[in-house]
Amino acid sequence: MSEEKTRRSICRICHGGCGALVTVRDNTVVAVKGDPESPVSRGWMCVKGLRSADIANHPDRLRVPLKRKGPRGGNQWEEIPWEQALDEIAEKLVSLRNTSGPETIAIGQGTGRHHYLHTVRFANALGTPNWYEPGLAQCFIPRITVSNLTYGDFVVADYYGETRPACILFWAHNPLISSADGELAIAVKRALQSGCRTIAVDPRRSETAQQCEQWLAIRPGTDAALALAMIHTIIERDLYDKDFVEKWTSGFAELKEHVELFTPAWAEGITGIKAEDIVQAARVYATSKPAVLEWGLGIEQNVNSLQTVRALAILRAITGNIDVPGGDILGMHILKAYPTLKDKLPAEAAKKRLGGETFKLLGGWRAYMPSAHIPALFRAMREGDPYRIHALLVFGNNPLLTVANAKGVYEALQKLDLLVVTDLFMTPTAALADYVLPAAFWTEIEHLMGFPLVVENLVHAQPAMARTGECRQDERIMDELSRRLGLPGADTTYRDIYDYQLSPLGITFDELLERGNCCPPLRYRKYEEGGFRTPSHKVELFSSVLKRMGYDPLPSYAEPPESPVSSPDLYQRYPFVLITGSRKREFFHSEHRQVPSLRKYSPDPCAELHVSAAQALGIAQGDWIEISSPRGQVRMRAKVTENIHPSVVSVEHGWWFPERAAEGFGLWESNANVLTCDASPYDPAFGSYQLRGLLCNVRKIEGV
Ligand SMILES: Nc1nc2c(c(=O)[nH]1)N[C@H]1C(S)=C(S)[C@@H](COP(=O)(O)OP(=O)(O)OC[C@H]3O[C@@H](n4cnc5c(=O)[nH]c(N)nc54)[C@H](O)[C@@H]3O)O[C@H]1N2
Ligand SMILES: Nc1nc2c(c(=O)[nH]1)N[C@H]1C(S)=C(S)[C@@H](COP(=O)(O)OP(=O)(O)OC[C@H]3O[C@@H](n4cnc5c(=O)[nH]c(N)nc54)[C@H](O)[C@@H]3O)O[C@H]1N2
Ligand code: SF4
Ligand SMILES: [Mo]
Repeated sequence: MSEEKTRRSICRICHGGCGALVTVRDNTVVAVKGDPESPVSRGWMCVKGLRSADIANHPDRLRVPLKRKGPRGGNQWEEIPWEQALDEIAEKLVSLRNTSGPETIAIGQGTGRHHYLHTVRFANALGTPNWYEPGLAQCFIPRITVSNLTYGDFVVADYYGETRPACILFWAHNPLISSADGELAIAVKRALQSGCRTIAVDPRRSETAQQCEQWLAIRPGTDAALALAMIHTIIERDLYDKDFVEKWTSGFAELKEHVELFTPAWAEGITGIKAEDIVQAARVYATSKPAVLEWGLGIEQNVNSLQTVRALAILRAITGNIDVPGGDILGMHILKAYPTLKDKLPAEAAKKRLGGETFKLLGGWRAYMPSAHIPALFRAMREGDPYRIHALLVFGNNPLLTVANAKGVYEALQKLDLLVVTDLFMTPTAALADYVLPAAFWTEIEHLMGFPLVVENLVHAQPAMARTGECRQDERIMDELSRRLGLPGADTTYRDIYDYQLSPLGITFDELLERGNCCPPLRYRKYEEGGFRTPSHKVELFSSVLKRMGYDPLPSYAEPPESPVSSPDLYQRYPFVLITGSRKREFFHSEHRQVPSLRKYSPDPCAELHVSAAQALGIAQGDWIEISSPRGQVRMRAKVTENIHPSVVSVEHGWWFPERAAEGFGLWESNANVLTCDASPYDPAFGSYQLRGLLCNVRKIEGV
């Protein structure tokens, strides 16, 4: 038996960031513990990270490439060598590229994975504009893009410097569970323990909201109205940061005039939050300095995502909280940008991007990372309109569970000529593939991670320590396909790219592997040298770019298209407001249902509803209930609680049953995206659709 080795690494089960000490024997992970020397997590890991060995060594891990035998979805497979799998896939791609054009090959990837930018590079090199990630329009891209338009850069909460925030406004965000995008739960917990003012805007009294002094139980989808009323209050009561506004913002006079009518009383009628509570929240946020505005996903999963996110971005600026110690800080970008080979995608190919012309901030030339509009892409697969998508290569995404209108996705996947899925496990999506390729887990890959995502204030190295079967790192699979296809950049490996990215720091990837991480001191008020990176070099309260693009330069409220107000007839039959996907500590989206040490915390899918609603419907704690929408129905166990808005039902997302492979994994039973809709209207700039704030009904299922 060989010796045990322990090395420093970085967990990537979620978007990542926690320092880990990984112990390996005979290429197998034997233990994963928090790294006390991590500058951000200081020894802490969540329950998923701590169970990494159970995931890495799971008996159901895919270990060798599989080729479909028999009909699609028939679950009959032949094990084949890598060379054969890659040769056959490459041959089919060449043939499709030559006969129907590279744009008919789509590429899908999962959220924030290590290979994220490499996939974009691979798509550009292949000449297809049609790649997607299930977040993007629904998640994070509106926040990144709006920050760039407003401040010229993305911002993150400063939990890692010496000054602590004096106030945290959690808006549609539950970081104590989600540790999303660099707001690691432990960092938030420490900030809360240091005694700051706290406000949560959330229809649920989430784990984070439970720690807050003020909980604003908002009607889902009405966040822009609340934010506008807070801006109104802050300006009207002279609570804004006059010095910062005068020196560093443009468009204040236009903003002031624009928000005049957006009074707290007006917002009360829309959001259901009392005017006096709105004034109180505005006052606390504007006067406790420095303050952090922690925005989350709930502000993006609606069809007014651009303007909702803009209103929140403006709140930060008029209160002078940008790039100050303990506030919301701009990025340091210590790495060179990942070479995504943007210039290799011909202009005429970019024009064919599905949804690109319509949703300019998602897929147009001004987009942060231009991608295809997911509903348009799956529609093209189904209907061949405006052209047929023939192939889909998936690197770690489970669209049958994570994209709206799951039935439409299923129909689309059935129509493909070629579906290749690279994953850790057999999933409902992989089960429909022609080829399934085994992916390496985070303990098995070499990776360079800038943290937090997008702003890159520090950098971590991840060593490949363990091995499982013939699993390969996604980047390597793409590189091997690139070589077979003779694509541009094929002779540059991902390791060469890491060295290139590290060059400003004067270290190589191998040297960083020795050190573990590189963490320069934080710098603040960086805009004082040369201004903000916007056209006016100031924070653009009035956005000149949006105006030029034909979008509203100042934010407004729009009622969700499916809501008690917009669709009163539907509301008669579906008298609850539906939200989906509030994060669970033990699962990442559709993952981990097959890991007993995580599934034990949540053996069954659950839907939360208010005690008063449950009583009226004769539903008791733990009863099986049916939740229905105009699109379909699912079953879940009732979680009856006081901690939710009385007219809201909150449904978990990502549910399938790995233990029931023979019955198609029970895919249709409890899949939240059976209830959601991918039809128009969409947000005009991003193409976002509603995953939260839809209508639903609930009934007890008798006899179970
Ligand atoms: N354990 C775990 N962690 C995760 C993930 C996971 O699946 N599991 N997923 C990761 C990903 S990709 C993401 S994007 C992040 C998301 O992480 P967060 O941004 O924290 O988002 P959620 O937990 O989805 O939702 C936060 C809150 O928004 C509330 N909400 C719902 N609708 C609305 C609304 O209309 N308005 C307001 N104000 N609030 C609303 C919900 O009740 C919920 O409490 O988490 C990441 N981290
Ligand atoms: N109804 C509803 N739907 C939602 C949401 C919601 O709130 N409500 N949230 C949305 C959001 S914000 C997001 S970001 C998406 C997330 O959507 P997805 O990214 O599709 O989410 P996952 O379920 O994590 O699927 C990722 C797959 O990748 C596999 N995997 C994990 N690591 C690797 C790896 O390193 N390589 C490879 N090749 N595979 C890997 C996992 O086993 C899993 O099958 O879901 C969206 N869907
Ligand atoms: S919060 Fe994310 S990075 Fe940290 S241990 Fe959990 S899964 Fe891993
Ligand atoms: Mo996401």
